[in-house]
Amino acid sequence: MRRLAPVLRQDGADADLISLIKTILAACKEISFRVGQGALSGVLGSTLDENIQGETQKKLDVLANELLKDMILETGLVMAISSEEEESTVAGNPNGQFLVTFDPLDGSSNTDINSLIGTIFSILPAPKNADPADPAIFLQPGTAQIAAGYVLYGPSTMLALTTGKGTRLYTLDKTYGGFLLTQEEVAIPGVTAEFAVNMSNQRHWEAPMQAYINDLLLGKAGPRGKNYNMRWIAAMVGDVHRILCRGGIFAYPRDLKDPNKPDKLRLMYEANPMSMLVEQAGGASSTGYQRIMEIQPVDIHQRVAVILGSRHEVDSCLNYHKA
Ligand code: FDP
Repeated sequence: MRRLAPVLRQDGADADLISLIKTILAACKEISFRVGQGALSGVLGSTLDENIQGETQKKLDVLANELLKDMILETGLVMAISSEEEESTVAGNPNGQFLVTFDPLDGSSNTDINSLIGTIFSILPAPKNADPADPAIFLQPGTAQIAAGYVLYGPSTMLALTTGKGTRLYTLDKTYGGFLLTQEEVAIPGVTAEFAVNMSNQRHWEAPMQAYINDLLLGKAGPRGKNYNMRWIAAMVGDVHRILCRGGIFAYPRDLKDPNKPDKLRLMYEANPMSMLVEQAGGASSTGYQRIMEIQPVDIHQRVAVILGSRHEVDSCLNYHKA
């Protein structure tokens, strides 16, 4: 089996990018270990004193954030980081050539029930001669991403990664401590009969999404002419992983329940990296009205509606939005 670095080199990644990705993954391996310890991690957390200056009582998501932040900034390769857990960006090396934005632990409500969670990350180019403390340096569309990925902490720890040359899956070999390539080229089937959406919000969705899901629920007797199955892991990282493995459509649509928060998922460190992984695997990703990766961000914590997965199913959903 092939190791990560040679595969990245073959895909044209330079030494600095490989080094940065390896550092992100080193933090993720540590997170994987903590997550694997479950309820014991609080007891065994004393060894963390060295890494995060004695803050052993932190919950896993905060701990994951500090590990990633500290290790990424220590590389000197990064001008700034932005995280779901940080109100603003954190400046790094003014000469760093990369920016990293991440969700340290996606699906954190699953932590308490020993279910799927993950770390999502996106690497952007750092603008030349910019102020590392200015959050505006991150406001680049998803099409500018140099690399995107997630590490899924499940029965095995897996990495989905793209540098723009397809989407590849790796599995953490805990005996030797590295990620090994286990699926060279992910190809999401264009057609599916599986959807993932939080149905409890159905009555609050906009009309096109209501109509689309209603037609899926009508099954064989309805306009789609086939029966659909539903899956909902409640961690985007888990639902997207299933879609990379066997297809499907995932949606977190706009929701009119709270007019101050119509969208749920974050553009910069959830929707954009997942969209790049999905598109690189032959799938599609949209808000319903616009390709997600073409959105010009206005805020580092901006939220967007997300519809992604099997290309033909996403197209069918988008047709409802055109009507
Ligand atoms: P969570 O808030 O638990 O971190 O990131 C947001 C997210 O999880 C996604 O991972 C997940 O798809 C969604 O929210 C779950 O939302 P519901 O609570 O509506 O199920």
